[in-house]
Amino acid sequence: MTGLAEIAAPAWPARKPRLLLVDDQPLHLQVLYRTLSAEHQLFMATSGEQALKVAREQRPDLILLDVVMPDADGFAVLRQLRAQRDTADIPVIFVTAHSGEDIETQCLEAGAVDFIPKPVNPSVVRARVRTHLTLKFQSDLLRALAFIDGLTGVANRRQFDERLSIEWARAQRHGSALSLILVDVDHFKSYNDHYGHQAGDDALRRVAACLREHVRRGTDLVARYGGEEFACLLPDTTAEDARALAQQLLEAVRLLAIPHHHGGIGGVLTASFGVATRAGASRPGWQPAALLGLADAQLYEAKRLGRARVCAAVLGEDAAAG
Ligand code: GH3
Ligand code: MG
Repeated sequence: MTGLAEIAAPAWPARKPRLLLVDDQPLHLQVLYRTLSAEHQLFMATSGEQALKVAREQRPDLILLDVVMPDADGFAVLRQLRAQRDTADIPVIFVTAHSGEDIETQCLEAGAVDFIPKPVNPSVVRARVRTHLTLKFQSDLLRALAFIDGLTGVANRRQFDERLSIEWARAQRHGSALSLILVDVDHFKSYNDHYGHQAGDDALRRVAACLREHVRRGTDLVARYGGEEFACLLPDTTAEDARALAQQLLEAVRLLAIPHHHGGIGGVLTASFGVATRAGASRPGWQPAALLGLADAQLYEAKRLGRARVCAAVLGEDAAAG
């Protein structure tokens, strides 16, 4: 029979799960430490305030929280964890010497995922921790999948839209540059028509992997924008650098040497690139849509000029095709 652990196995990360243990009594912490240290990376806190600080800094996967503590009780700590975006989704198991249905109900109603009575039984603690980590990793995986394109494994449109508005706001705040490259595969309809949809899918996967390989900065994002169209979002990237990168991508896609003898340019699959940059200071009324619109217009221009090329422009300046 397949158990939950087997079904969820792919969701478990390669690293050790990270647990935060919170108890004002060092002796209780020691017991939990001995119980859990072999299979987990442990962080410890002896007060509510310290627990909130460590939770924010270390982002544990799960918190074991003592209910009764002198400074802030477990309920208050849980409320504050939930109130902050960074810690709102971390599951919390309450651990307490007060037993009985009332306290148990109170803990669960407060938003804890489980309740473990003290003195703790090590195998019960390990089993419950494992169950709740499994659920946590499964929900992390589902959330991540909701932002990934199923065919190519790069970010999907939803993630792109979110990141574009975040990066736009950041560029606005700091007066920094933000560039966007839209990439559209050339003559892809005829590629599909001649080589088949399956080969078309493979080609899209290879193009996506190629873009990801060359768009490397931690803050950059490669996304599938639509059918055979991709977007590369490049924070803190000047017009000059974005154009140079687009030029590299153009060559890299060509060098994949995916044969396209039915309308392809030079017998291989190519792509066209539209680059738009928001340089420095913002202007009133500017919206992320303006950057997208400009990149799209540049892409259209690249297609019109014969495809397999880069056209670039800076928001608010005259278009400069290349
Ligand atoms: P252009 O050079 O002007 O971009 O021409 P094109 O043929 O690439 O553009 P068009 O918009 O006419 O055709 C896009 C093609 O991309 C048609 C569509 O079937 C194909 N396509 C879109 N999404 C996918 C996909 O997920 N897999 C495959 N295999 N093909 C796709
Ligand atoms: Mg196309």
